Amino acid sequence: MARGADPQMTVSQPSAVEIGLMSGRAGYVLRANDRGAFTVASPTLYPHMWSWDAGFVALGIATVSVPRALDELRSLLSGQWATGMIPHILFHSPSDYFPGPDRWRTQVAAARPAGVLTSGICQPPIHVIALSRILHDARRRGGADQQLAEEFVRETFDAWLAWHSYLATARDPYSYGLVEIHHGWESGMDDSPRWDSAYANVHPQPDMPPFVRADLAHVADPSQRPSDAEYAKYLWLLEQKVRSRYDDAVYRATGDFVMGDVLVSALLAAASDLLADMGEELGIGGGAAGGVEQSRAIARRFRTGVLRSVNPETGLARDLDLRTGQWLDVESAAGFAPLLCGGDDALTRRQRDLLLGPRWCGHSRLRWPVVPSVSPASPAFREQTYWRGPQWPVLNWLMAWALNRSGEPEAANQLRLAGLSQLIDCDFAEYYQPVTGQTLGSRDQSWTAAIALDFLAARRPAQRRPVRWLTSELPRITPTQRATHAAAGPAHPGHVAGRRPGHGPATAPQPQVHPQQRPH
Ligand code: 2M8
Repeated sequence: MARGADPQMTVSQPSAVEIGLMSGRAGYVLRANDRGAFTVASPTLYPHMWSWDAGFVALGIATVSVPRALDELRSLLSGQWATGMIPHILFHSPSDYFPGPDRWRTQVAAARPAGVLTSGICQPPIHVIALSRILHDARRRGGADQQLAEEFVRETFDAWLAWHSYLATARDPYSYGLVEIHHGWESGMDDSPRWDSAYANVHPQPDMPPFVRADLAHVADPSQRPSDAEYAKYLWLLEQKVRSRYDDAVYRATGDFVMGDVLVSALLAAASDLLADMGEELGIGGGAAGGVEQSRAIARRFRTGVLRSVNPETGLARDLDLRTGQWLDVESAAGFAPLLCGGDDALTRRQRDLLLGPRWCGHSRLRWPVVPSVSPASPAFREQTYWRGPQWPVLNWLMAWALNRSGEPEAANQLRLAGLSQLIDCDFAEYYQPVTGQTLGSRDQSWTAAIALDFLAARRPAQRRPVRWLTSELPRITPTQRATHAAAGPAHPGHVAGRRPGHGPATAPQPQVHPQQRPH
């Protein structure tokens, strides 16, 4: 237990029945979202392959099938640009998603890939973190899985290095050690208050082509999504990228949004170290000018950049407005970037305590002690608006992963168990209302199901166990079934041991009924 953390926040292990139900349904969701060689981010709202979603999806699938997980990453790499950039969306087939290929008009860019339509911006570099976890598991299993995973690393090492090098050069031309992003979408946290000051300077011009949003048709309540005014700004930046012909230097000189993203930078540092580790282990990219040394240098530069961004008073890392030179003090989960890339043990301990303490996961209003996207104690916190406060299972996974890596397995396990408790209704929502626990956004979101599988497989850290796909849909868990399971055994993730009054109900979450819920 971390110092300063609330000892009453301990959550218990899921029961065997719950493990079976959850892993079965999570597997079913990923199967249903599987389109052959790639997985759609969600069946309705996001009917394409998203870049960082694919990384999380691959590590979830790997708990079941290493070859299929590797195919997911291989498929993503088919969209890589000649610059090394991995685009944020691969449009494998037509759909009603907006903005689609017609809006992105990537044909203006010489560097676009042949054979697949893509967007023209990128997302956080989570992929090598996923790959290293897949390799680790494949090695533990041995045999064909190990051989396939090692071959895949050999085959793709240069492609990952090119991706990281693109971020380290085209997106950090002055070697600040912070990756420059050109759109809030590149951070993965679209409407986070991290970007409010930047968006205040984005002014859509009248010559922007008109648009009709498609996303609102897929959510129960528009307030869960960014507003129309925000959306117009997103599309204006997209337009600016097209007009710069996707040339980063031209956009830097003419575009409205140029921000140093501390979370992307920390992920780049962590992923670069892992790539170097894999290269060393497999004897790839050797020599002074080789890929291993290049990766180490990228890791060092961006780790330094992240640590330099920390506000000594708050202990949180900050994004940098590269136009004004101003550090942005916003209490978002990105402030924990140093946990991901390490490099300062005292700061790691401070951030661990902060994360588990009353301003964050231990906040008295939270339904589950899971990482919120914005601190509930911050004036910017909004309970149900997208990246302005709700809990995103992938963020919780990242922080648990980081804590484990920093030698904090107990703290990591707390996040894991709380995360599983949150997902126990098996809706696998896109994100969660942090105060009520209500599911928000899209249902059957692939990366959420993937996180459940990974968290379940990690229940015996020394011996991660494979889970099995379900071949047919499971009945939704009803309150009656839940009561029966709860009565059958004391270990229940819905039960938060010794919850104090006012910290949310001590009983299991009830399944939510939403107008758009699919019939089962
Ligand atoms: C959300 O972003 C897309 C745009 O890329 C959208 O709102 O339409 C974000 O949550 C992003 O992080 C995520 O990768 C994507 C698909 O899940 O959805």
